[in-house]
Amino acid sequence: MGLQQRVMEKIAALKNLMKHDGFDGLVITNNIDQFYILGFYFYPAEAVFLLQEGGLICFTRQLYVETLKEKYPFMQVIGQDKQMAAAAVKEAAHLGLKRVGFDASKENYMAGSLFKAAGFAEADSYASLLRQVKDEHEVACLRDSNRIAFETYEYIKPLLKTGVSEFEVAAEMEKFMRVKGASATSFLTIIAFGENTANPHHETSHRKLKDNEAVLMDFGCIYNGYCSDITRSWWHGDQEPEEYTKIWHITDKARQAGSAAEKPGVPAQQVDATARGIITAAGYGEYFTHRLGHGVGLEIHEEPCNDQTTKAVLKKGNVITVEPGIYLPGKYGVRLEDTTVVTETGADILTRK
Ligand SMILES: [Mn+2]
Repeated sequence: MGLQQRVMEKIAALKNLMKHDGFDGLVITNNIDQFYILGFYFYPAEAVFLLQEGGLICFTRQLYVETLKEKYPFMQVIGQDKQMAAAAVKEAAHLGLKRVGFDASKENYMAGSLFKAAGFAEADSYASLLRQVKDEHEVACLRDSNRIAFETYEYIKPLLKTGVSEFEVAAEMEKFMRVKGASATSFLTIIAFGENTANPHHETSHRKLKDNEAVLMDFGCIYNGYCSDITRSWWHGDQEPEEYTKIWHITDKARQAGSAAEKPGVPAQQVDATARGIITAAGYGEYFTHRLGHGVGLEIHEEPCNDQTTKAVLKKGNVITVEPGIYLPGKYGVRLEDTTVVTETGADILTRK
């Protein structure tokens, strides 16, 4: 599918949601939503989209105008270095639009107030809603991104020698991902050694690796706009404590059961409950202190999330992480995370080759 067709499909899907709620116009100011629709990366506050029956109008900085006109000949591009939101309001009036929506949950106070004053109405997060279900192109991007993350793990594991610091390992991994074509990390790389592995969101530090201690790494990259997310844990040295081996295998069983529970129509809550049930039955329930996982896409944390209270029901094309963990304070912890895509019959694991 070509670029124009992909953009047209997204526009058609947005228009359906708008029409259903009685809108004949919609402003989109969030740069990630803009990337979702167009596949073009604006920094925050560099563009305002006005979507209406006649098509998509893009108000953006002058410096982008020529590039955009060439790449998107079907889109109206208006150079506007300042007050893009006000220009969109003016254009909506000029076009005689009757009811224009804006995404109340993402709008900043200034632009939101301006839209309100112009009579625009609060709309649901249509783009967020659509972004939960990935199309083939998006799944392919996520597959590439997660494959790079997996290859990074395979690359770095044999290089971990006693005396190396958490920062050194993170730097080496980030370089590897960049060379593979990643534009950035999808979040701050977590490298944890020893007792640091017992902290689920440890901040990478100058701590050096010693013989016979735990290693945990949680990281990912952004490739073609899409985020990857993977966590691996292992013991560095040949004197692995029995309890570490035990919690590693319980966590691994929970990870496998979690992705095996995924299927269209299954409540995301049930995926969490399945994996959590294994850890609880093994007596470590109180040491699994976070949700099982979250949606991933253009952002590292998206809907649907799989925790104990979510109302989400899995659909084909949802991409979610399964990341059970057991953390023994002061000692060590284990987390194993895969990023998965819900298929017609189950789930496919993306964090592999
Ligand atoms: Mn994650």
